[in-house]
Amino acid sequence: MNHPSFEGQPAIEAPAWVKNRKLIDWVRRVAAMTKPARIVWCDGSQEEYDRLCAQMVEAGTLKKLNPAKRPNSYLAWSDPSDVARVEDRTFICSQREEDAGPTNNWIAPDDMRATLDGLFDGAMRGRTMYVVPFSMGPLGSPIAHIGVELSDSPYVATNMRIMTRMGRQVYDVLGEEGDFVPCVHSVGAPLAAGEKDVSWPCNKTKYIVHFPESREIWSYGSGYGGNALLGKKCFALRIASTMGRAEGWLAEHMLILGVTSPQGRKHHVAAAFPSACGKTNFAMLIPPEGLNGWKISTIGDDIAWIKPGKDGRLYAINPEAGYFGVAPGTSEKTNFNAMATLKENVIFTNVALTDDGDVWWEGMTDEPPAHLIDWQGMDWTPASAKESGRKAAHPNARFTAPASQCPSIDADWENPAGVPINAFIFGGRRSTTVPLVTEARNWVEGVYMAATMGSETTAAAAGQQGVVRRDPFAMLPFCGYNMSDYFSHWLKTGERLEKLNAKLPKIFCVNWFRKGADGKFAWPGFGENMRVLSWMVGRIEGTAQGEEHAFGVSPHYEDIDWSGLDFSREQFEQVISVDDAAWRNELALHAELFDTLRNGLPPALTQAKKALEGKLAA
Ligand code: SAT
Ligand code: MN
Repeated sequence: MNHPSFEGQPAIEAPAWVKNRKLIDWVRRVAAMTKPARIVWCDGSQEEYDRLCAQMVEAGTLKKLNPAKRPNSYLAWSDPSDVARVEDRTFICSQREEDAGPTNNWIAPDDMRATLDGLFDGAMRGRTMYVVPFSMGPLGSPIAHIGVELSDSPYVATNMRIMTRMGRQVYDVLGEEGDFVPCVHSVGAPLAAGEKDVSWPCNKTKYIVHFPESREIWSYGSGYGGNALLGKKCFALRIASTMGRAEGWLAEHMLILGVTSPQGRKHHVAAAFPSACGKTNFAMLIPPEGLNGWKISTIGDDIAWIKPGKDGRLYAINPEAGYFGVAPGTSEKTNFNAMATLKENVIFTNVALTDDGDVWWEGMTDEPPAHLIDWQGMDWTPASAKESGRKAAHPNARFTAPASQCPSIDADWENPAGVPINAFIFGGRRSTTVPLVTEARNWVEGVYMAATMGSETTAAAAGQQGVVRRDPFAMLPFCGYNMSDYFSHWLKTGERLEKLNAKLPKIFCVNWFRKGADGKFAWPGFGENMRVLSWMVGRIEGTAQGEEHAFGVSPHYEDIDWSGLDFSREQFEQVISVDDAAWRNELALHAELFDTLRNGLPPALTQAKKALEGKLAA
């Protein structure tokens, strides 16, 4: 252990097991800049995890939950100003502004570096800098990539141990010459000598910065989620998407699931939804009674790295090792498998604390407990909540849990070769207009559907909630380069597979969130989404029927298996109907998006739009 020193340089001697020169030099440079009091080279052991958690309990950052209720689990309450991703503070600093494109914030790399030099100078004073080595994807897999995060947050170090393969084994894979993506993170709250720390240090000023050419990430001022756990959105999506473009693969904001039919045939599906639209629920779906011959298994719940195989099929891995899922709304009814995953070894953030030392959030049980401490540390009762409207848990409250604890985990979830994808699903949160499910007639039409997807905003990002914004491929906040180039990359991937005479994955567009005239959700969702999946499998296998309309193919009422569910033809009409007037408005919004993205927009998409307009008018 190095000795704390608030002035001079901490000893930066790397442990004998760290042999990578580039890494050691970089740690030295960042330490010289940020001036931490001490450096801890994380080994990823249970002992280290327990020690960091104990330190955070001591510091007031974590509460240890009642071990009889929730073994080896903790609760963190963040600063109320630091509860979500900050998209307006997220930057793609490519050399050329066009490479970031009109949907990303861009600042010239040299200017950004000057800003970061100022911010990071002494940013870790009085704190410990953790060296966190991690692998995205199974260790040593040809699809995996290594990153190292330097962070002054022990919350980050412990969460990264759950979310990634973190620790000493990573150094073994790195060896002396191996390459890694350097990620620097500071909460931006240096401590003066003798200054008492707060329980959730952060800074009003926030910067989440990506340099795609040098494949670097710098994050300042936030300790929360995707702002701070840099393996996730920053590396596995923004940086990895640029790597994928250069190397011919895809880094996508997608869950991956296995679906096995009653006949025992297994297919794999990757599905993109914006943050907080039920991806974790869908990935762990339990088929409803009536359809219980079907089986769903979970490969990933948020991110997919997808590479074309020699056989012309697309193979996907989940680069993560844990779930950073939305807690509110999660219950034994809505997601039994998630609740089972959360039984132990979990870090909860911004949920409420019960009087017996466990956690609670809105939707966990039908009846709330009589008394809670809410996520801001205040007394909470059902009566006080009714009066003030205060939520016990923040709407973007999260759990961090090991994927290996999920009862529905797929036997192949760590297969280094990945699983072959048979279908892509794209879905937004739309109370109107978009039907329950539509199949694209071909790859280009599918890419068009995904590119023009819209969704009502959620609490996962700071800002106004519930407004429709275009969220192409659910990647708007996560694409590390120009969105038009990203569309081209998808179109080219399809062409490449076609040249190999491969059967391309089918593409579907879904909407679980349509509302009726009464303002209530018209589709029951959750496990009932299995009915839609089973129709998709029928389409993949060539057995299910559908009806062609302007935008693609949707099922008739008769084409869906309704066993065990009372859902009338009229109710189905509410969720599947296509209203021409609404769609003319929708196409006007597509036109706005295409205008924003006009530089480099692939002509195939403009043609697809024309074709749609033609069909709609007819
Ligand atoms: O906070 S995260 O970005 O990791 C979660 C999400 O927005 O999906
Ligand atoms: Mn996500």
